[in-house]
Amino acid sequence: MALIAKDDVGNVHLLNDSWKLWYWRFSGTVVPDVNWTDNLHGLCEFDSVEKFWSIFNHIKMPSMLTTGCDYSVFKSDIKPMWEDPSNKNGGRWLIKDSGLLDQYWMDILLSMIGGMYDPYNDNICGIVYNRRQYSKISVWISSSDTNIVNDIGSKLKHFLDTKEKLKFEKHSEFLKKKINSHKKKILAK
Ligand code: MGP
Repeated sequence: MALIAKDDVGNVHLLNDSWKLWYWRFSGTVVPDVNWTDNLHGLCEFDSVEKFWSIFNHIKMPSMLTTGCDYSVFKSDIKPMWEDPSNKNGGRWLIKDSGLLDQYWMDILLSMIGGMYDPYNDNICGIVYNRRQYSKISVWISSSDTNIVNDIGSKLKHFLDTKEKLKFEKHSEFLKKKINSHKKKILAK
C-alpha cells in the first residue's frame, strides 16, 4: 500500500497528522477498573514516513507481545482511552483474530497515516491491538453517525480485502453493557 505524504521537506515526507505509539503493559497487579491508566505508556511520536519506518522496522510485531499487553497508535492530540473528548462520542470497528492480525495491523496503520479515509480522515482517532488469548484489533473513530461509521467500515473491509463481518461498537453502549454485567455479578453474590 502506498503512503501519500502531505509534503516533501528535503528528504522527509511529512504526514497529514502527527501520531503517537502507546504501550499498555500487563503486570500481575493490574486491577482494570482501578489502575488501568497507570499501565498506559506513551512511547514515541512520528510525523513523517521516515520516522514511521524507523520505529515500526524496529519494534516487535503485535502478535509477539506478552499476552495481556496492547499497542495503540493514535493521533498525537488524542489519548487512547474512552474518556478522551475525541473518543467519548464515538466507537470502534472490531476485527477478530483470523491469523492475519499482524498483516491487518500494518495495513490499517498505513491506511490511517496515509489519510485514506477521505472524506472522514478527521474522524479517525487511532488503532488498538489487544494481545490476548483471542487477540483483536479495533479502529477507534470519533463519531457514531451511521454514514461516517459505514463509510469507514466499508473502506476498512476493502483495504483488508476481507469478507469477514466486522462489528461496530459504540463506546457508550459497550460501557453500559459492562456496568450492567458488573451489577448482575454483584446481585448474584
Ligand atoms: P481492554 O483491555 O480494552 O479489553 O479492557 P479486554 O482485556 O480484551 O477486555 P474486554 O473488556 O474488551 O472484554 C479491559 C479493561 O481495561 C476494561 O474493562 C477497563 O476496566 C479497562 N479499560 C480499557 N480501556 C480501553 C479503558 C479506557 O479507555 N479507560 C479506562 N478508564 N479503562 C479502560
